[in-house]
Amino acid sequence: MLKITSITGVLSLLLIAMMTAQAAADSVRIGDVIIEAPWARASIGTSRPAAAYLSIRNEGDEPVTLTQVSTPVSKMAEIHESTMSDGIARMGPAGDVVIRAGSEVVLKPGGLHIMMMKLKQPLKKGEKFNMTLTFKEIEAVDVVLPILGVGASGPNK
Ligand SMILES: [Cu+2]
Repeated sequence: MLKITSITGVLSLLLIAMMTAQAAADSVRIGDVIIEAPWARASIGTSRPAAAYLSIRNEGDEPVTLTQVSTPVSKMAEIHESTMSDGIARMGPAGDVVIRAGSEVVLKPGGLHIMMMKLKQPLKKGEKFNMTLTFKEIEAVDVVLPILGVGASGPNK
């Protein structure tokens, strides 16, 4: 049994509890599927598309398929894939993304990403917005994405 003998002890425990809640707030678990480290880059105005990233971990025994993404901040959102061919970076719709049993799919700059087109508002650093991920096999998942700086490469960097 843990014994707390000082105010400092109580305060540091509280602080740890708050930090844990903060860290957990960004990941969402639904059954065997965990959405982790969602984030988006700040946008330059609304005329150009913005990108968002996250990881999807499937701890279950069956594959899950991400079929659609939507967010109130843009009229259209799509899962995109970046590819390099002949030294030229291209991107386009990735279609359905299958997360095999026991595996993880990581959306990150230069790879798979969520493209938000026709932004209704600029994405400002420090703010957050919602996104709904629709899957074929499980119910839809709502995630909250913090907006990082224009040059950010991830929430932990
Ligand atoms: Cu894209």
